[in-house]
Order: sequence, then C-alpha cells, then structure tokens
Amino acid sequence: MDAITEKILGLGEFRNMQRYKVSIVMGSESDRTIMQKAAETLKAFGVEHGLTVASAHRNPHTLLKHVREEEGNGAAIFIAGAGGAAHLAGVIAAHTTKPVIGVPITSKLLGLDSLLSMVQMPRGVPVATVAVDGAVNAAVLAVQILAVADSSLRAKLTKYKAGLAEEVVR
Ligand code: C2R
Repeated sequence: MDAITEKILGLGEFRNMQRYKVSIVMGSESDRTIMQKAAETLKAFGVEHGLTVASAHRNPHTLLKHVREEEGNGAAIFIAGAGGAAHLAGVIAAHTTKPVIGVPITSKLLGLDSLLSMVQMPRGVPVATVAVDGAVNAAVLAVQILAVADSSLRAKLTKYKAGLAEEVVR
C-alpha cells in the first residue's frame, strides 16, 4: 500500500501507535463472571486489555473520566457489558469516536431489556451489539477490527476459525 492510500485510510496513524489496547467496562461487579470471558479471549489472542467497573447511572463522572484516560492509554476499542436498563455502552459511544461493542447481560427480563437498550441506538451513535452474555464474541469482534491493520492478529484469527471448523467435524 502506498503512503497516500495509507494516509487516506488513517492506517499510518494506527501503525504508529506505540501500543493499543481494548478497554472493557462493566456496569457492576455482578457482571464479572460473564465479562471475564472477554478478557480471557483477548488474552488468548495476546491483545492488551483492561477490565473496569464503571456505571453510566451510578458514577457517570467517573465513567467519563475513565473513558478519557483509557483513550490516552491507547484504547482503540471499548467493550461495554451491562444488564437491565443498559445505557453504559451508549453513553460510552456518546463520548468517543472509537468503536464500542456492547454485551447485553442476562437480567430479570432474561436480557431482552439489556439487548434492546444497547442495540436500538439513535442514528450516528452506533453500538455493535453481540448476543446476550456474548462476551467471547465481543472480544473476537474486537480482534477482527484490530486485525484489519495487524497481519499477526489476522493469522491468529485464521487459526482460531480453523479450530472452530474442526470442532464441528468432531
Ligand atoms: P447490581 O448487581 O450492581 O445491582 O447491577 C449492571 O450492569 C448489572 O447488570 C445490576 C445490573 O445493573 C447494570 N448497570 C447498568 C448500568 N450500570 C449498572 N446497566 C449502566 O450504566 O447502564
């Protein structure tokens, strides 16, 4: 790829980043069992990440401060897990231009409330929402986004997907 194309695509800037990370935020400590799976999956791909509890409802100022700090620390993607009136992912999306992936967490309404709160975002503020409790897929999607500009991650994904195919055959 020539320099001008790289510049247009912004890949130069991306490549020059010293490190990038995926920032995982969850609305409550009670989401940890599910959201831990996103962290484990990112670890398996060798992707740096952080896992923090912050709530758009309970400590909105802390959440905003955390988003700013994580961007300063190289966060390229946010993964947000929350249940019930799950506004966490949407509020993060309102405060960043980085992609936000939402994980609706099982709730008293089986997660349907969480799912709709995340997926039904207004025009211009998307949250890429995965299945209820789909923390592993959130991490895989994050890796796929990063892999657009990272050939070693692309190779790991190819191996991962081949492993999935073998599981079906077994
Ligand atoms: P508790 O177990 O702490 O009462 O939380 C959390 O993600 C959790 O699934 C119950 C549920 O409330 C969710 N929560 C949100 C937000 N903050 C906490 N949906 C938010 O800001 O969207």
